[in-house]
Amino acid sequence: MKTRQLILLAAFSLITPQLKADETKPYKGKVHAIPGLIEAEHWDEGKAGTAYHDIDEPNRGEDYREKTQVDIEKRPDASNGHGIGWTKKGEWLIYTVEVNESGMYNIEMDGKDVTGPINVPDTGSWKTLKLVTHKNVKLEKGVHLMKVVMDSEGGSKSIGDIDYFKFNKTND
Ligand SMILES: [Ca+2]
Ligand SMILES: [Ca+2]
Repeated sequence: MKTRQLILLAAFSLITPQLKADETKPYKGKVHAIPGLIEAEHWDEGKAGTAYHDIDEPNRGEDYREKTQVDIEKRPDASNGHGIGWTKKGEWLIYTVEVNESGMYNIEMDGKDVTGPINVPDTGSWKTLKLVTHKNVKLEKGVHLMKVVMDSEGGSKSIGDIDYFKFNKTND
């Protein structure tokens, strides 16, 4: 079991990486649609260093999918019952996404993490997930690789637990 403790400010960013599309495969062959909800635990299939980077070899959590170094957390309060935990500075995950409509989006993160970069507030407990919204991100229609990067650690020496990423198109 990991130590439960408070998380302080942390951040990560969401960018389109310079990767070839054939280096990773969408999880179970399903491209994530935007607008839509992307489960954090459904990053692309592929090798360490291409589909993800994780600083320690074991999966410290659940065997939810193929053998991986990424630390998958099982938690009943999370969407799909799972999320990503034990996050460390420098780690990243790739998601193949398809933006179905160009425009401005609000990105919601259920967990202690965000996009941006943006600072995340202390939710008070590892057992508490909070919705964090990052507004007005411009996205172009088409297939993209989304890279979630763990930028900096908070006082807990982690980034936070991530449940999902939700993309809502703004109404303007
Ligand atoms: Ca690991
Ligand atoms: Ca989830």
